[in-house]
Amino acid sequence: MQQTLVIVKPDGVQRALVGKILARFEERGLKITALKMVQVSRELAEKHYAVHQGKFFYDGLVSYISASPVVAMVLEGHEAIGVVRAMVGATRPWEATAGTIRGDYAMMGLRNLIHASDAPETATSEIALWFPEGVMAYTREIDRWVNE
Ligand code: FUP
Repeated sequence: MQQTLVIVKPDGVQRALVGKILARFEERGLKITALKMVQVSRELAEKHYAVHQGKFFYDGLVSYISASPVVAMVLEGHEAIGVVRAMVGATRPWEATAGTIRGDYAMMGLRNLIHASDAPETATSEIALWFPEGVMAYTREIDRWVNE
């Protein structure tokens, strides 16, 4: 099982897309092991986007994610990192395939609604950064068949 960090960014919260986005992940079968609304501090934003430090779009990214609340979650499932990335779609919304979250709900600019971890190492560090309090371990009835 893999865990991945997902953030519904300010544009997703402001456009009232949190429920629709969450529903897609739940309906796919991903398990929510942590979920919270966060007013992102500049410090958290800078740590989250540290990999982009120095790039021309870094300041804009940090300002935007900390401008208004986001919804952060940890999703768990078989190959969850790749499954979630595929559901999220391409970084540039106008290039995102229809049927992906970005491809269905975004079109212009780089307000692309959602962040999802891109690899196991980033998932581990991002989960630790956003959920230092830890995540829940629980069993769902629908997961039992996996181990049968
Ligand atoms: P993604 O993993 O698809 O969210 O994309 P990246 O990690 O490559 O980029 C993170 C964020 O940087 C994107 F959400 C948008 C922003 N970005 C820009 O603003 N300009 C760029 O040229 C590239 C990325």
